[in-house]
Amino acid sequence: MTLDADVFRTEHRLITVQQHILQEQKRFPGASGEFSWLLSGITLATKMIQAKVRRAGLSDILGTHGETNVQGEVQQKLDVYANEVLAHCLSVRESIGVLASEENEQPIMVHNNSPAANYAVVFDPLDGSSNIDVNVSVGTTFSILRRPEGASLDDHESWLLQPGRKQIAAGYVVYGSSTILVYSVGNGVHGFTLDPAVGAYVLSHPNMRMPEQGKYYSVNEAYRDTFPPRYGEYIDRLRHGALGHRYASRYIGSMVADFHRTLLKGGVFLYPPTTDRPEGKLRLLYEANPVAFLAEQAGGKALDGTRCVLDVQPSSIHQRTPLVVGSRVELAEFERIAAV
Ligand code: AHM
Ligand code: MG
Repeated sequence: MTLDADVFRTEHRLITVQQHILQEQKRFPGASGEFSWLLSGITLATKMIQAKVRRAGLSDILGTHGETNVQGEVQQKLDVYANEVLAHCLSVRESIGVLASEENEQPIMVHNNSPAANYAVVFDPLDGSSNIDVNVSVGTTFSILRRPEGASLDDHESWLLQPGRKQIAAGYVVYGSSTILVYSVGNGVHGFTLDPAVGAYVLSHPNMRMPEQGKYYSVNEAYRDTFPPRYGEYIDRLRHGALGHRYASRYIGSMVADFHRTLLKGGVFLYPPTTDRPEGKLRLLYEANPVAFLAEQAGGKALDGTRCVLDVQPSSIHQRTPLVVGSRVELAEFERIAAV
């Protein structure tokens, strides 16, 4: 039997995330495979997490951490599982020196005194986890920073407290109707859908661009009377057609899923300051920064209410920030009327 080379090339050409990363790492002189090995820790961990998410209603994974199931085993909440899997998969990558997670108060030092430890990875292992018990999309967000020139192995503050502009890669995975990984190393945004039949992330959305303008705004309107008034005025302008059409609203309550829709369809996602949370709810390092990086790479924009999110100098690893992220047209309008 002979192989029809043309058919093979056109119909069976799959680009896996691993192949893509190998190509992309050529942009990092001297990275020599360490970067693809690092990212493979994230792809492996997120495949393990998605496998648990898919079985969430079947296994003993629902419920509060620390409870005991009918077999007398201690139940493990899914966000704790996701955190442990990521920490495990990443801690065996010798190029990683420090990890910081939404689930851990303190950074985790994993450098083992190796001079090869050059990267910090920060992540939210399971964003939107309150949605898991009701079968709504959740996700993982991650951001990768390089060890600053001259920083010692134990100086985790200088590794982690860098503005988002210094991210060398960022991305997320949405565990939704399919599992999709979206990432950027500063050379455009690329999406890979997990093919469950072969267990590989396959390039499905090359060079993603956020539409210039969308149809939806996305915000928790229940808190509207506690937002600073300019946010309410902005939402009214979208609703009443100031940008050429009346906007509809969409709000999932998982930032990663709300952002994914905004990336694909355009529009704006907001988590403003509220009376109860004057700094906003979302975390700068591992929630706002990754989506801000992807938004800018895709032609959109992200503000903390006044400044570009990526220019904010963090002062602590769990710092919160307001977030307004989306298409150019909606963000220009926000800057015109609300960013004071
Ligand atoms: P979490 O990291 O504890 O899941 O909280 C972050 C989530 C975001 O995914 C989402 O945008 C927001 O909280 C929803 O908050 P609210 O219920 O206040 O609208
Ligand atoms: Mg979160």
